Amino acid sequence: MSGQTRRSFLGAAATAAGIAGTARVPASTWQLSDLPAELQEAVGRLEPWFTAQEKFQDVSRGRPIPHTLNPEQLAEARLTRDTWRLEVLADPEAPARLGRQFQAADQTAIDFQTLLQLGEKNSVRFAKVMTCLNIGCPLGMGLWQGVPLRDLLWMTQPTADFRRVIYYGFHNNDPAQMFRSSLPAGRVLEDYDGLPPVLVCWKLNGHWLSPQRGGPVRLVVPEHYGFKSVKWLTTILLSNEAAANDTYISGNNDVDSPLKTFAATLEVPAKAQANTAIPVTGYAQVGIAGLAKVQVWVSRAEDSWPGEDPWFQTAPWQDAIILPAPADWGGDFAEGCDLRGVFGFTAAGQPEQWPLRLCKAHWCALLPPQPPGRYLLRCRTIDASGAAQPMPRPFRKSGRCEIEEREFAVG
Ligand SMILES: Nc1nc2c(c(=O)[nH]1)N[C@H]1C(S)=C(S)[C@@H](COP(=O)(O)O)O[C@H]1N2
Ligand SMILES: [Mo]
Repeated sequence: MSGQTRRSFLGAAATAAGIAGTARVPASTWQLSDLPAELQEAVGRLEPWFTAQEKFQDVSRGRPIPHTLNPEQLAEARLTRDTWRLEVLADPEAPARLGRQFQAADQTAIDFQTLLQLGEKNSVRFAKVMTCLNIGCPLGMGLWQGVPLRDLLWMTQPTADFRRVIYYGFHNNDPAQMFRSSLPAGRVLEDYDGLPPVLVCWKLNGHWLSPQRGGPVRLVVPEHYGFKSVKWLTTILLSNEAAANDTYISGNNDVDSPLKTFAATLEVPAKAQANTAIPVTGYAQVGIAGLAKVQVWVSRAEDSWPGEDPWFQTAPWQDAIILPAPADWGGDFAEGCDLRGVFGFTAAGQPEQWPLRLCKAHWCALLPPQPPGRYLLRCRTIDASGAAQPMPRPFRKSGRCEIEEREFAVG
């Protein structure tokens, strides 16, 4: 840790009352011993920053779920690297005008080798948390590698009537099982707002994408919830459709809502010691709005709260410590895979900013000593625009972000 980062980190960590201020340190060389002693053990038990591929949680649909097929069935379904084919076509229902198509019928569909060759010219890697819009907890933090989707789209020489990209994956050849998503053409063609490109992805953490994670090839959309990142990708349509027609619309989901910022706990003692500061840890999902602060607040479990303040905006929240970038990034990276040249990282493999948008950040706090009793710990984020969770988008069907409540005992 450089002198300056050590000072700012310790300065933040040493703030009064046992609850420290926000630390925003771009160096990845901080040490556990830089933290207040009471927090070191709990922080030492934190999950790795990147999730190993086999540790991701899975919410795949399908009967059977495609990744449960045996090796012969996978090959027959064209879900192995040797057999995979990708069609890139004009949408039959609202065709964009294209100079050419890549289709199975005339053997021009794109195969895995061709995809890797495109990747040799222009492969992109970025870190992104995969989160289901309907599940409160992220499924995993990955380092995703692929080729920008637009590189494939331009190969079709589109000239007009192109407003949307629609895509889906293998679905047991049963139209009722199709899982389809879509994006505005403009989002695929351009990376605005500092976002990385939408990827046609074949590697996670430097390993081939497993069948569980949607291999051999899936889409990964940086700023969106998981449903836009279609697995077992087989088909891309260039469409003149003006609006989203995602499968996820049918579940009353707001399919235009990008990743939200929110906080949750990871470790809270089941029974804390009376009159002793209480170490707690957690993570924040850093959504499109960035992350300025994580805050915590302890109240007695029996206390009620005025109904006109459902988001506890007038509660005595106190700042937690946002941990700096880790020295060990976890993720069980493949041999030779590191963070040099990853989107948002320097050539030396250090994050350009911290925390990183569209990723997780970990936090810790020392809760003030309490007399025996039952308590509620709540945590929340303040995003980089100053909005306190669950604002600015508090609705459940645009992505989960309710303020977490953890009950614990002191005594
Ligand atoms: N083909 C296909 N892709 C899919 C799904 C699916 O059921 N079928 N589920 C989506 C949803 S709702 C989510 S949240 C993510 C989860 O990604 P993961 O299983 O890699 O964690 O995959 C998405 N891609
Ligand atoms: Mo999902």
